[in-house]
Amino acid sequence: MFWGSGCWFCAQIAQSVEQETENLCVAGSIPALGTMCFFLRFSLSSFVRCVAMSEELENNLDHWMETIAEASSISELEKTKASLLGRSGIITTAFKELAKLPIEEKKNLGEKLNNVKLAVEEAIENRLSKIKESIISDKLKSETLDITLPCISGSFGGSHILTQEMRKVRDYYHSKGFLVLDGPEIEKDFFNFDALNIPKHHPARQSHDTFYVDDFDEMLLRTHTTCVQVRALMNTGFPVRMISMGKTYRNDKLDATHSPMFHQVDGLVVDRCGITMGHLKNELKKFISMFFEVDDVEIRFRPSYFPFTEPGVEVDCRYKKEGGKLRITKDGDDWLELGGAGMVHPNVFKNCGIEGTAQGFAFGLGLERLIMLKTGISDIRNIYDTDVRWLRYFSSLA
Ligand code: FA5
Repeated sequence: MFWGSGCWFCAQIAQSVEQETENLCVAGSIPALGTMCFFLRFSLSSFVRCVAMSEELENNLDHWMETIAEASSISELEKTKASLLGRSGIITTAFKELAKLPIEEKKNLGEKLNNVKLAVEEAIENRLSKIKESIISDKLKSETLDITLPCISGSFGGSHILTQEMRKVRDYYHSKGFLVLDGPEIEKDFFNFDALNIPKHHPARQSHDTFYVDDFDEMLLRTHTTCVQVRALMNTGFPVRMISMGKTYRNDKLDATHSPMFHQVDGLVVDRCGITMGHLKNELKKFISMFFEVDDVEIRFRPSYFPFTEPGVEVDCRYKKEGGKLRITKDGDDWLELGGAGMVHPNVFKNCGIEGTAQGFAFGLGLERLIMLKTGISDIRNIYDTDVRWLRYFSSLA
């Protein structure tokens, strides 16, 4: 492809020298002369061919350089490289011819050929790095990120309302220096009942409608988070200030206000002495104020019975109905039940192995019921249903 008409002359010389040496060989009858002529013929023809090639290479160098410089892609450049430096490329062929020459000619022509080869190789290298650079800069241009464009809004999901409220309660008590403790949902009846002053045949045990674990009489799904209080009393030193939160289970029929699985938050404050019902009331008032995000909270205690408290109370909160929604306010004309509370029964301290005096209060509230009051949800089942519109509405990212 690169052999132009410029090589015609050299080729002619090569051919005539070949013819000459052939005639000489045929004419000579002495074998020694024939041999000599063969070598002479070979050397001359090779030499002439090589000179021709070398000149051709030098003459065509500019043309190749142009072709290399014009290669617009890596594959185009590879093709040009193969035609010059490949196995049967022009420059490689010239080197093969050079190898056939005697040492002296090899030296002279070899240098020329080498220079051509080096120049071609360098040009190819330079072009290759230029092509690569332009590929990268084209890519950078086409992949430019416009940070001023409006973002693609997608649905990334959000926290469930129960998770949001539980986080809020946990953070609130953390900030007050309370321990936030967790316990197992599959619990021993000792922690769920016995230690809490509810022995085997106590009637209160029936009211909890418990799910027992098959083949393990003493194991059950905890019916309240109060069992974590027992573990705390047995394991932490005095004073104890803790809450526990999580899932609880009762064999209750699912309806608008009951679920067989629901969440509770339990609180316990115990010291050697000096803890009163006044502290309990104050604590619950502050908690309700934080949870419902209102300042004017009024609560009342109604006497109640819990085997693990003495005295025990139901906690009510004053509210008002406005536009079909409940609003916690001191001006309310009705009372709303929030959960149970009381002073810790002395038997509980005894069952937990606490010696000496101890005094404290405890409370336990149903989280779903609190959320229903806060949001105006009238059916507890909505909280567990997977209605995406509902979930989105109450999600933190809605
Ligand atoms: C108890 O569970 C006591 N452990 C609370 C307590 C702790 C009292 C410490 C005193 C001292 P009770 O059974 O009343 O209490 O349940 C507490 C709250 O859980 C109820 O007020 C109610 O809000 C909620 N609750 C009870 N059963 C269900 C249910 N099936 N579905 C939804 N919420 C429920």
